[in-house]
Amino acid sequence: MGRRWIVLPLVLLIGSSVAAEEADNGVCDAGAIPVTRWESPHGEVPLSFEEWRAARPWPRDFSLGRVYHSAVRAAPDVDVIVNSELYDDIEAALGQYVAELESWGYVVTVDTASAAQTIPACEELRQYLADRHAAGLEGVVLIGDLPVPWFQMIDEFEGDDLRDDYEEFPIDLFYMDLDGEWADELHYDPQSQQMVPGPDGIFDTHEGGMEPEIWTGRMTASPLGDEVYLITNYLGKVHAFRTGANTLAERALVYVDDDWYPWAMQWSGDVGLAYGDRTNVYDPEETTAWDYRDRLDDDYEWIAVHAHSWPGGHGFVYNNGSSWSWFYAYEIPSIDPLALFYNLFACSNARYVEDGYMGGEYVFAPTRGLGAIGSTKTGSMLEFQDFYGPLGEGKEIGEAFRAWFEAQIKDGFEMWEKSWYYGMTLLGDPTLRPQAPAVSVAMTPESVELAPGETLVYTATVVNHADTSVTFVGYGDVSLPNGNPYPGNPVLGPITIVLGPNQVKSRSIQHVIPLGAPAGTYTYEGVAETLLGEEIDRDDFEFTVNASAG
Ligand SMILES: [Ca+2]
Ligand SMILES: [Ca+2]
Ligand SMILES: [Ca+2]
Ligand SMILES: [Ca+2]
Repeated sequence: MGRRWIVLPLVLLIGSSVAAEEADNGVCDAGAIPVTRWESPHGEVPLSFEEWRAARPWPRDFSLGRVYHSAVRAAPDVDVIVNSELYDDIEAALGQYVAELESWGYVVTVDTASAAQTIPACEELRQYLADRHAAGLEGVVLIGDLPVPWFQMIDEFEGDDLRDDYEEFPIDLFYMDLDGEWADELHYDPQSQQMVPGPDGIFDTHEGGMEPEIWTGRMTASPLGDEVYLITNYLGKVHAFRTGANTLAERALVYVDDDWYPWAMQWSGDVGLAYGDRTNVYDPEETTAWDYRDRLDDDYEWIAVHAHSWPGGHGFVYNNGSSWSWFYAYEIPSIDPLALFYNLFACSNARYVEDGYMGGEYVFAPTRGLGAIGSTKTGSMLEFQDFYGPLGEGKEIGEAFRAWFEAQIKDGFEMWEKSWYYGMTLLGDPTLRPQAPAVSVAMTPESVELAPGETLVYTATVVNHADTSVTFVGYGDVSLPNGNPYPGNPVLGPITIVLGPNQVKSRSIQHVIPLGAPAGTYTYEGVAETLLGEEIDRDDFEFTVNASAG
């Protein structure tokens, strides 16, 4: 049928994003800039929803089962959902992963689920997450094959009402936005090239509160080879990262091919919110596949690569843009890049339904890879400051990604933004913190509904993320329902704490609620400071004091 693989009409689009910084109305001055169209080196086209579903014997029925829940604590934080057939084969590595999350202060639930690929299965899993979110769920880790929600749309990149192309693609925002309205009411009619009434198993409608409430990250390895080996090996790399054995130089490579040359320094500045030390490569004749390949053993914690792409690789132009050079996904396992995290400004590079998809090859590389931001469709991240800002503050990569998505949607979600962003996904463990503070603080209350005279109990956890021992000061402050500080602050400490290299310390702390405490919602803050009084990290939780017992 000769459908072309459409990669990044980006040049045009960036015009729209720059204009959007002022007005966010999708207006752009695109007239002078040609739309880039490209065909992959061997004529590949994207896998369609029907081809994908027919390619493997997915189970018919969806089932979901609780395997594990952290003892004692209240507010659940993280749900780990594992393909039920994969679970037994990765149990040992998964057990270590969960134990480490708990030691870092997360409350963890583990569920198994089948990979039924139907709208009802996706809706059931999402409803489960929504129910859990109402009880405090902050994020979900998806391991192995699970119901994949797909979305379909006719792109509208330019904001000038000119039609772009039809695309269907996996959409992880479906599991992040838990109170918006998603529906399958339409399908694509190739004759008229329009969306027409009638469902087809692919979501096409998204309305209401579209912002994401939780973060997600996925470990999807079945399209890459031996899934059990790849996920077990990946969880081993996560363990090594958390214990200081898988670390690289604290610096970033920002690699920008010709079409985005004018934005290279601006985008490098955005990466600078998280990485002060950067190498910028953007000379059009220098940016080629062989140059990029050569840099993959240069020791960067973070790589931001901006290139035309398809799931099987990146294309870099040279000779004044007249020649293409290719870097293929299948090269990655043998190169085994010396890099941990990637931001793939690279069309469809994270399209995790395609065999050998490149984002997966980066993340599941033998020794190092840990995470990648990318897209399952044409488009990628823009407005990078909304991502690198939270990342640089030490947030989890999943939370930085969620915060970025929220920022793009909450001021209006224009068609050009949907076209750019709907495919965005996070590959790998969303709980990793590339820019973790030297010491992190986490507090987990047992119960947050209390009466005067009852006892507030919480677990405080402090983690030293450094390879050397650290001495710092910790204390706790409470704010009253009217927002004023409690006159008896600090209610805990200040105490001087010493932690050895990568040491984790947890302690249960109790406070009796005074009989005269006014009813309402209080905030409890835990703070870690240097001996000079500079803040290192803080965490907080809210608790409610009822008017009377019971
Ligand atoms: Ca929402
Ligand atoms: Ca549909
Ligand atoms: Ca180039
Ligand atoms: Ca917006």
